Amino acid sequence: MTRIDRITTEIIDLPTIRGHVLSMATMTVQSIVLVRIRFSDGSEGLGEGTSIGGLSYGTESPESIKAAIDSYIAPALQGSDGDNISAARRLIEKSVRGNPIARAAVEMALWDGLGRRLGVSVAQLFGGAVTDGIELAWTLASGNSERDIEEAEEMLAARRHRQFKLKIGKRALKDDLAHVGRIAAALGDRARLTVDVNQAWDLQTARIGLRGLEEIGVAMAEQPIDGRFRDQLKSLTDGSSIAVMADEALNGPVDALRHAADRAADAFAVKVAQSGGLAPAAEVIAIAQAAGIGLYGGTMLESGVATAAALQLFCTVERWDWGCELFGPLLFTDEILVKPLEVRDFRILLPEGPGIGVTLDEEKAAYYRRGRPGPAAAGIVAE
Ligand code: MUC
Ligand code: MG
Repeated sequence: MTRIDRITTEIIDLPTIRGHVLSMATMTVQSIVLVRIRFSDGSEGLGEGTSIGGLSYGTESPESIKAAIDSYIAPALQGSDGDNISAARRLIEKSVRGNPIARAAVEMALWDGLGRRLGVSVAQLFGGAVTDGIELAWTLASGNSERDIEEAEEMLAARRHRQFKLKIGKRALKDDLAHVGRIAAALGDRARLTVDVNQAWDLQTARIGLRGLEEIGVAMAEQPIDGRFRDQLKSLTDGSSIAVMADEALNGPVDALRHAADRAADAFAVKVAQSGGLAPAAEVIAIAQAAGIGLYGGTMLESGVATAAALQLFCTVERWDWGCELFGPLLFTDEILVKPLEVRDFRILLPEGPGIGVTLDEEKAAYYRRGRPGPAAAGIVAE
């Protein structure tokens, strides 16, 4: 038996290439929690737990993710069988309720460790990859229409992205619609546009907003209203000709089943972190597929570690109706992987190699580690 010897965590603060303006927060730094598991045979597994905008997006912060792992998950798993991920998941679930991102980060490191020990990829552990990459969307969220248009033109010219998600909901509806309209007019048929409201609208605003977005030619609207109001989301889905996607509403298979049973959304943003891990995310995918709900590979704006892990799972699925948004590493000024994930011809490619298929650049990780002396870390966030 390969025992779990030691689980350690660290917060890494990565500056973003520009302010990322969301309805609830503007991000200039992304704080990720790296998890390392050391096993009794000397092997290691790497995982990541990341949220967005401190506590403004969801109920977990980088600090709470780290604390949940250090104080509760690590002691619960200490000495247990590292090869039995089902049993480890049960141990975690018994000691920690909620906290899906913390649970996902540790589960990810377990899959990575198992894959490395067996010499196979995590995709292989989930049945095998059926594609080598997925269409990759980019989020335009500078807060300025002209700058967003310039950014989109650069991405199109570089053949990096041709699907753009616009973050709206912070401004008055008419200003948001004018912003979306300007970008749609500039890009025309060369790009597919979606919006993400991050729960900012009430039902009435959402009804009017979706009609306005439809007139502009937007293809899909993500989480227009509070994720707790499934019945309201359903009424918007039923009444709208553009697709409505659930994101914050989905915290694993139970939420997915309820939304699928009610047909409350046309599409699911599948997020490994929000689902509580790769295995429960696979269940969310299965529920969507069984219900005929469209799939979109979501992100928590993670580094290459969690991005690679998500790719491992997502590439076991052939059809991603709305592509994916696994662009997190491209939003940061620096890369913490030895070899960055590859993006080519509008697709992000599945890395090769055992486990999640990537190697951490230890020097970079140390440079951005919170609490370490050094110019970058000192200038970003104080612990
Ligand atoms: C979200 O709400 O989907 C994903 C992409 C992005 O720009 O923000 C995130 C969060
Ligand atoms: Mg979203």
